[in-house]
Amino acid sequence: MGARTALITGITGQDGSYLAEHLLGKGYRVAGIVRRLSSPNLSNLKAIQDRIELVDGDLIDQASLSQAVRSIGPDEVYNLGAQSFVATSFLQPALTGEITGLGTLRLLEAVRAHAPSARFYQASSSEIFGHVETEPQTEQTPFHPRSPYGVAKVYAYWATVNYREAYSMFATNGILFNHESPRRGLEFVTRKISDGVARIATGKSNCLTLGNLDARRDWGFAPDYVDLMWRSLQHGTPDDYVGATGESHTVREFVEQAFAAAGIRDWDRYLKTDARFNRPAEVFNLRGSADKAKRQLGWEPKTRFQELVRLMVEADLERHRAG
Ligand code: NAP
Ligand code: F7E
Repeated sequence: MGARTALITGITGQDGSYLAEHLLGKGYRVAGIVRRLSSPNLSNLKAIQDRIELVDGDLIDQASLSQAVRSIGPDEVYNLGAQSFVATSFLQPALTGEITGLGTLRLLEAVRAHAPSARFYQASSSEIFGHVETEPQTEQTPFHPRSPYGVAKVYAYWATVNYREAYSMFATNGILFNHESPRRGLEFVTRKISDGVARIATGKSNCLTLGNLDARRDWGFAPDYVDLMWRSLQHGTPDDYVGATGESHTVREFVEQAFAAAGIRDWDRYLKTDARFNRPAEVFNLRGSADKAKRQLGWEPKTRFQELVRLMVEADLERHRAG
């Protein structure tokens, strides 16, 4: 039997690039769907570009997805492509619904038609819980999304469950809580902080301006979470799994730890808030329980909060010191 083949949407993003590395390490043939951009955005794939196959496609375009699935013939499909920034989803709600919601349905249709026995992973999100009334959140927690992004992910979640039930497809949701890394986009709060602190430490800036400092998140390290994605497709049956650390911290705590990691004590004087970074509806507090993933898949996150903040700040410090 030859190597197993994985097809990844969102391969150029944070998770897609780590997942591609993880699967190459396991001997997979790895292919990714990339959309046409006027300036290609392959920086996360630099180290592995000659070991993966890239095919053209867009989650908005059914024909391209069908063609990509047909030509690659995957054993496993990971749908990580999305308009993934919550704040932008309020400004571009229909686009977010198209890509993040309907895009999932289009990919499921392509798989149903052209690779029906492939295993399908959907990148679901703790944003489906949104306005929570119980803690920690589990696979049983009701959904109450608070953004067009969260609403689109609820649609995608149920589309995945529906294809499992209607067509007996191996379709699984990973309900992952926030996970971060030096590859995180600069607009997300953790990376905005690690980059902002590194700029201050290297004399390139003298302030860090944020929105709601009291929001709480369950932040983990992205490479730990791509292992959960892979494990969830190796299980005997398709199912839905929460991925989380079980610990939550405020944005303010992240800021504090980040300045400490850069050796800056009087950090208060650099920190500003601006209401323009607040959201029309906020998700105030998220903390997950990954007990089911631990029990059934043997998965546990390895990297804790303090270590995550330190490694992100160090990576940005190194980048800013270099130029
Ligand atoms: P990311 O860095 O923003 O990557 C998103 C990827 O989607 C990029 O490769 C992007 O390609 C691609 N994409 C965007 N629009 C597309 C379209 N129309 N057609 C095809 N591809 C498109 O996101 P991430 O943090 O790696 O997250 C991966 C997935 O997990 C996303 O679905 C996200 O919503 C979900 N998720 C993330 C977290 C988290 O904390 N990171 C938690 C839960 C769920 P371009 O390079 O062309 O823009
Ligand atoms: O915000 C607050 C903000 O943009 C986190 C995505 O990967 O995780 C991510 O969504 C919190 C929010 O991520 C700023 O109001 C304060 O409460 O880093 P974020 P997110 O919205 O949690 C989930 C699981 C996903 O699925 C998403 O794809 O931080 N916050 N001040 C700020 N946020 C940003 N971005 N910028 C600020 O200045």
